[in-house]
Amino acid sequence: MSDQEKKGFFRGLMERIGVVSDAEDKMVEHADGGDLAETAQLSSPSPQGGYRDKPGFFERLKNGLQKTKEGLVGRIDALVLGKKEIDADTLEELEEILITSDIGVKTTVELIRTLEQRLGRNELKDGEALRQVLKEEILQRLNAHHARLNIAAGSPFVLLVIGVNGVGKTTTIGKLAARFNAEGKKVLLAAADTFRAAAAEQLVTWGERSGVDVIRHKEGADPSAVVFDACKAALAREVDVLIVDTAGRLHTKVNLMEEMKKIRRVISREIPDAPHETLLVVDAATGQNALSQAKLFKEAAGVTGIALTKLDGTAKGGIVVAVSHEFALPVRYIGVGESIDDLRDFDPQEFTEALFQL
Ligand SMILES: Nc1nc2c(ncn2[C@@H]2O[C@H](COP(=O)(O)OP(=O)(O)O)[C@@H](O)[C@H]2O)c(=O)[nH]1
Ligand SMILES: [Mg+2]
Repeated sequence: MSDQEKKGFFRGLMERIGVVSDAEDKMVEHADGGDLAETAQLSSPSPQGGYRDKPGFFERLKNGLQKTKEGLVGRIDALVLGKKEIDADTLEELEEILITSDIGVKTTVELIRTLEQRLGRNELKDGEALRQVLKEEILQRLNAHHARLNIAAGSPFVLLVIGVNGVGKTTTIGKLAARFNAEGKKVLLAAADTFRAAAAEQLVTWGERSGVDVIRHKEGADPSAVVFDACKAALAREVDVLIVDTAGRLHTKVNLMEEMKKIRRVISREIPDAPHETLLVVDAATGQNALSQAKLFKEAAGVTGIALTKLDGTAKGGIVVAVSHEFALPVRYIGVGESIDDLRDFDPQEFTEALFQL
């Protein structure tokens, strides 16, 4: 066994018995995530618009998905690997694993039905075959609604970011701003979360890190007025991307959804065809709650894409499949940590590989 293999073997063992902690993982992330500005320079953008060519990309994704890998695929492996024959009982146990991993009832039922049919056609000879087929079926469902965000589709491209409090909107915007900026795009941010002064300040801090301007008003201001000014500024300064941060709560008694509609109206009056994307941010760790939010916001706020954050801290990563499949919405980004490199373009193939790699 080489030193590297030994390291991997012992780490795996220690993780299993709970000796290696999250805190240690976080330290590793900071050590190579580094300072934002530095990261932006070091990472050369790829044609797909991500930092995919950075060494260790896949490893970091795998680390970020570790809990879901253990909670979902780990349990599937314990059930199927080494099994010489698959029967109805196996599928029943599999069904329970899928449901309790937040893949969603609808998607789980569909997956199990497909597996039963394939079992009937003698296509599931053993545990390994079942594992492979399940992986393919999940990938197929993720691919069905997948589409990358194309920010060249508008000029300026207006990205409206919505979602309930604390899900990671501002953080996601900060990461996106730094990324677009590093790709040579001119970016402007609008601090339309006027609920707390700290919200705008948080956005300004992200803006300063990546050299991106922020349009803000004072605490308690009308969010639509901020958006109006930001649209005017985006046009006058000829920016490529305007990203609008919004509140998950409001000062006034106005319904949040009504406020979102008003913001949309202001944007589309100033910039025809905008917003080009209404990105709903949901926290993966909230599991089924994330699904309720997707339902509510999709119906009321015209969501066109999803960013799923905090996958690193949860075993509920199966929610990615449920959100995209049940709402027919593309998952644009996933957050697998707090450093800038931990916001990923969602790639179904890579995601399933990271989860299912033995
Ligand atoms: N571990 C982890 N934390 C995240 C991620 N995205 C956001 N956060 C954290 O979630 C918290 C709330 O984020 P914030 O952007 O302020 O949420 P907002 O209220 O929706 O704007 C902050 O502490 C972020 O650092 C992620 O992908 N992984
Ligand atoms: Mg915020």
